Amino acid sequence: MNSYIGKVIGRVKEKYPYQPEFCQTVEEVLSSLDPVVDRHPEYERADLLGRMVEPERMFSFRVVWQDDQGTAHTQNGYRCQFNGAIGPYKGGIRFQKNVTPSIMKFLAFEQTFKNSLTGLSMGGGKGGADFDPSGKSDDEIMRFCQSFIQALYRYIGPDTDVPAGDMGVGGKEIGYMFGEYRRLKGNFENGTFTGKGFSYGGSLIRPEATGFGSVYYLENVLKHDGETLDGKTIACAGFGNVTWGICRKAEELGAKVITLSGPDGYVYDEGGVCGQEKIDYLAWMRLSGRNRVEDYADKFGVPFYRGEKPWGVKADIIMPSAMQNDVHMDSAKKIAANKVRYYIEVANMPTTNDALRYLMDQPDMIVAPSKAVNAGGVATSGLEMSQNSERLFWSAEEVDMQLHRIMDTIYNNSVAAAERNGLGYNLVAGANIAGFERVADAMMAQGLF
Ligand code: 2IT
Repeated sequence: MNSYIGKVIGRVKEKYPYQPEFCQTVEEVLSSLDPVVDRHPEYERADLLGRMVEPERMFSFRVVWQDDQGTAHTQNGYRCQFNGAIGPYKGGIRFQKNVTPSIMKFLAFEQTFKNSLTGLSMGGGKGGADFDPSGKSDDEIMRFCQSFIQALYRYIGPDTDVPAGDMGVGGKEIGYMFGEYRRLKGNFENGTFTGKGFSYGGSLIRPEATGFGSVYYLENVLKHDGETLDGKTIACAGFGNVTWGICRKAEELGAKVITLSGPDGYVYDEGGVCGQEKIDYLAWMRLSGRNRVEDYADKFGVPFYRGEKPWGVKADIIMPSAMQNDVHMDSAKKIAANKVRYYIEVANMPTTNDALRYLMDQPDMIVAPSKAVNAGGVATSGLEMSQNSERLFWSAEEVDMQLHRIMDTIYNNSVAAAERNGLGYNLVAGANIAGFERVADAMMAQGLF
């Protein structure tokens, strides 16, 4: 390994032993950059990598909310503005009980490279709180969102930092946050948020974009093999917004999603999560706040496996689309034993580093990294920002066409970056390099800070 890269990874691990997810993502990204950093000895003198692994700033604040009985609760809120070299900070907000500074930093670091890959002008950011939305009433969620924005509103804006949704934050929460922001600012700066409702400036296709985009990316991978989606089976995880979009687009292109998962286990639907009734039911399951996938098995009479993950099933394509570190070494071994050819990450960092290396080392497996595959979500947020700044709406066809074009470009740029650096067909390293090069150029051009 390049000695400067080794030094920076070592320093991060030594400084942040209590931030395991952050250390993991730094190691994963930086260890792809050897050929580039070897070619640029000036990076070390400018401590480019050392600067790149520190957020430009990170806010940490108290968020107090009252439940429906009038009892107060205190949570921790965060916004990590990781890198603004190529555009305003941009990234989602996550409400989940396990949110920590480490999770915020890992997501914001990944977001920096992902946003760079889209080719749009967006820096990397992420935020959230250790608030568990499951089982909360609408009023409780509204009060929480209002309180969260009271703490954050000074530090965000259309040219500063543009939040969106992530796990636990969808259109409803964005609406409450924007409402509070508008009340506090006294203006209609709707470009401060993306993932809004259509009536006040949201973009068509944004709810579908992450799932649709990941299937457009997958089509490129299949095409490289002379294959198409027709007749393929896909094992997915999760049952939220992203998985919903994958199910819809996969069905449209002749494939079917055969597994879904939740914190309670997974379901196996041999006939596929297809048809309006099942698709609508997924949306209901998420909105219900129950956070269990067993409801799907009860409703449609398919098998449910309590406490298990779907990675042992036989499928043509694996798409971990639930959460970080979902696929460990034991699951990776099952996937390899099943001779799966396409391992397409969708959730942010769904694979542990050792499992990812192991899968990439399988001679007949193609591995695609989440920061490229799921970038259609934030790319469409970028399209929403463009529409807001022009005060107009694009048609669904227009947005979908742009999303499709961006996904094809991300794939092509990743392939080209790996090839240019002598790494062959390596989608993981290619995405890391292509995302890195643009941010690196911008930081070098802008002088030390
Ligand atoms: O992980 C992600 O890219 C998101 N949660 C979407 C971010 C965004 O700003 O749309």
